Amino acid sequence: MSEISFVRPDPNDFLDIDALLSEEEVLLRDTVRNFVEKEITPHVGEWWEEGHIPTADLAKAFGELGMLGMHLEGYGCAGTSATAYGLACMELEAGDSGIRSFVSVQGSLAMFPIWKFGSEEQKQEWLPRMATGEIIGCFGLTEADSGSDPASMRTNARRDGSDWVLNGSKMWITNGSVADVAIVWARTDEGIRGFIVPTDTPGFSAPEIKKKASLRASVTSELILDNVRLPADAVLPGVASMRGPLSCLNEARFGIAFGAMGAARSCYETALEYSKERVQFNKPIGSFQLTQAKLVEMMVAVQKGTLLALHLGRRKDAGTLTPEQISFGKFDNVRHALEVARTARSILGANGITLEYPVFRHMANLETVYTYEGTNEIHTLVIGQSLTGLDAFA
Ligand code: TGC
Ligand code: FAD
Repeated sequence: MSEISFVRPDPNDFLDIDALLSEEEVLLRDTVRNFVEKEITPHVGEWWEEGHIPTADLAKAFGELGMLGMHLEGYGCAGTSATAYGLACMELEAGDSGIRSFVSVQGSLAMFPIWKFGSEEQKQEWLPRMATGEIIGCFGLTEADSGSDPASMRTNARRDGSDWVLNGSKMWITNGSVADVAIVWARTDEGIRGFIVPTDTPGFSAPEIKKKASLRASVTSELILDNVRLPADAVLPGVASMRGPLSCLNEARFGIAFGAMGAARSCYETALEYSKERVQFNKPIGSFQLTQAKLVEMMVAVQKGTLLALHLGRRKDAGTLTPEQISFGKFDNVRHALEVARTARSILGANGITLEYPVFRHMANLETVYTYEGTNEIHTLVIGQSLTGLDAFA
């Protein structure tokens, strides 16, 4: 008969989830964790406060680490497992959601469509330099009047001889103003198509969106396309429907299911330490039952969410993961991460509202994560449709 172990669980890995990772996965995870601790965590509070990040330097550093398009094969990409990509997202988002966004957008939203739907020439031209971080990409799907319903987009591309001419605008585009290349989705006579748009093309501009109270360590922009003329080979040949952009979203949402648990873990660990040090009524606040109940709820949410993400990672690596299961992960992990962040903030009391601790920053960031890549409501409806076979979107 098997025995029960009486080794006290690690408060930061209560279920010993590390034991479910291979040696290679632990090594990669620890490499990213060390990078975040040395290069991101000491600075990100200031970047967030200033609303500015050193994008070019970060791109190069992530390129050197092999983290850009890391789960893609060939063309200078690292070709890791999906699980390894997810673990990297988790560590990056333990630093800041905006930093994870930077890597998600580059790999899952800008490189992936070229890798999946591009011609061999397009892949050779763009992917190796995007993998090193020499070239930064962005992904333009959302418009001011087409958010949850991107199929209603008005940005259009028409043929003019062998060229394409693009008109319209995109809104809320991560990395827009710092990108060298934009993947722009546009309506054409042949359906929704993706275009590779070098950002120095005449007629393209990308004003930055200011005054954000969330995801401040990330550049967010509008893209304006005013008669942007592109050669025939700028179009991605492999897709001409909403399946194109939605396939990219699957990749990025998968990373967010992991990433959100990184942010939640950072909040939980900060609150746990704080509760052991902060004394009120002559006792550490961690000795009060109400605080312990909060800590337990937070720890359980982080551990369950991490197990869920890992399960999705294993399914993706096995080729059995479905978009609805990705929605499950994005929906449940982000809402719980937000709850954990809010609870951590309450444990820190007044200190919880300062940027001296990472908690408020994570909490504010997670409001964006709750909304982008499919809002909480949209993922609810995707799962609801899967359960009932009935579409409740419109
Ligand atoms: P629907 O009519 O059902 O399908 C249209 C076509 O798309 C295919 N499809 C998918 N393909 C791949 N993956 C999926 N998850 C797919 N879902 C649908 C479908 O088979 C069909 O293909 P075809 O070839 O037959 O034409 O789609 P719909 O237009 O009704 O959309 C459904 C809905 C509401 C779920 C979708 O529009 C949606 O997901 N809306 C949310 C929009 C969204 O998530 N935007 C994100 C923008 S990017 C962003 O936020 C980046 S944040 C930066 C960061 O990540 O850090
Ligand atoms: P809306 O779609 O207007 O939704 C408003 C509210 O209505 C939400 O609560 C929503 O859930 C609800 N709602 C809408 N439809 C329904 C329905 N059928 N049933 C029930 N409720 C519904 N987009 C990109 O393309 N590329 C990027 O790089 C990018 N980066 C972003 C970065 C940031 C910081 C932010 C904030 C957004 C970014 N986005 C990006 C845009 C993001 O994907 C959209 O904000 C998101 O898809 C929601 O669209 P919306 O903001 O227009 O909200």
